[in-house]
Amino acid sequence: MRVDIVTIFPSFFDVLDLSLLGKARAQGLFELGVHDLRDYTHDRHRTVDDTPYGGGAGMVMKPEPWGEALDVILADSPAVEEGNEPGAEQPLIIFPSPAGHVFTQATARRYANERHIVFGCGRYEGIDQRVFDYAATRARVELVSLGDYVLNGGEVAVMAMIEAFGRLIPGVVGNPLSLVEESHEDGLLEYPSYTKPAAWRGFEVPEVLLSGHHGKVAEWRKEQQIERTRRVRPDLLPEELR
Ligand code: 6GU
Repeated sequence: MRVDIVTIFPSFFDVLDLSLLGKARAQGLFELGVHDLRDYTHDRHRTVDDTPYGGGAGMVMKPEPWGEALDVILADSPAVEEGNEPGAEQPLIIFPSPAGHVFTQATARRYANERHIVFGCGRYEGIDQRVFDYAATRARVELVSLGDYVLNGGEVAVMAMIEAFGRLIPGVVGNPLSLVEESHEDGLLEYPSYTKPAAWRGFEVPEVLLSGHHGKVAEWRKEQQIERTRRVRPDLLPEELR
């Protein structure tokens, strides 16, 4: 998979050299391009924003640098046929936005199967609407939110999304079984985990985990998942378990 990111803070993404995704990049499973939006300006101050038409607080990101950056990034992707909508052969452009659809594990699974994803990180009060309209003529476009709170810009949201789908790209996580027993993969929160020693500071590992009885362990873990989900996230529970 290839991922391109357009941002005014390219160094935010330096950490993608590290850890799991750094290794995936070294192995060629994951290609990353980070693009400084200011490299696509032509004035001395490298201006990316301006005051909003119609008035109001804050600044709006200008369309021209976005248009040039997207044209460079999309140069090698297939053209959209006259009269057609962009399809699966075109890249997916994602604009992180608190006004978008909420990102979930299902979204992460979908993104992990894309060939080329472009993230456009907005700052200030937003991006000129025509950037989205133009992008939609070249690629599939989605506005995606992490949840119901406001971040200063899309960068941290993009890091979170890349972490979530990056580990689902085939070959990135060494043992695929470790992906299955995780919160949200089966729709429930994960069960509590324990390792040695069996007793620590007066707290003991539940007896059943020491029993060696795999059936009983599996049953206990499922109960723990349901109990924890009922307590913390009842909204996730199917009707019959509530
Ligand atoms: Cl994706 N972007 C911004 N700026 N704020 C957010 C968000 C995204 N998700 C939640 N808050």
